[in-house]
Amino acid sequence: FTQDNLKKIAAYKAVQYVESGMVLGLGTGFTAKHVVDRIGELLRQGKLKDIIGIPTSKKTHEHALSLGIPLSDLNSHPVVDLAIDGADEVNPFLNLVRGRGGCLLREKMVESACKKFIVDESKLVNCIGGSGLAMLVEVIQFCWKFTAERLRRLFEEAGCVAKLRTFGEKEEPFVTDNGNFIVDLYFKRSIGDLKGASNAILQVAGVVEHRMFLDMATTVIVAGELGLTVKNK
Ligand code: DER
Repeated sequence: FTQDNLKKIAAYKAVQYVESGMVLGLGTGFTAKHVVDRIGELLRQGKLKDIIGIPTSKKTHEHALSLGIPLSDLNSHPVVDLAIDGADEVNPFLNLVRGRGGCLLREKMVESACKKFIVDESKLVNCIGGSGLAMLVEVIQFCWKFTAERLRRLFEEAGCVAKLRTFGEKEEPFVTDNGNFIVDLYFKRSIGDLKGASNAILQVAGVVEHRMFLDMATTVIVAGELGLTVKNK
């Protein structure tokens, strides 16, 4: 199996939780793309009806629209029945790190409004942050260097380095769907208590959101070489 096959298998399994009439949070990323494709297919075949999708990024919005999936937003549909999305790290307590693509804010807004949440992923870890991934923090553009330095200082003991996310050869700042910047925090040592770290990050003025999804997922579907495992909270 390729990594993409595994994402697809998990995505199709996750879509089995979708029922006609649901308001659905539509995630972002490769796994989520398979989910959106599958929902579009089931709608076309008439096997699903009356679905309303709430996209978590401009990219997913465009993709779902191209498949004819009816879309709305949290203003009009504040109760989301189910959200399906990928993840970058999942620990044994179903705490997640997500939003590698920089769409963490809309993902968190849509997915925290859910009655139920399903994540499919093959990246189980014992310790969040253990795979050396950056901790993305969305910050407002105004004085972002000042905010990045305050974030770095919060985690000085963990050997934190804070870098502005850029793209392309010219290293232009990456701008999120919400017009903000992303600061990537890299740690040399564990940041310890995740709840504490989350609260400390969110208390810094200028910070909009971070990528830890704590106590949110209720079900994680893991696709691996040996088949599918469904973990419930
Ligand atoms: O960008 C995201 O939020 C994705 O869901 C990411 O966290 C997982 O991405 P993948 O499905 O592309 O591996």
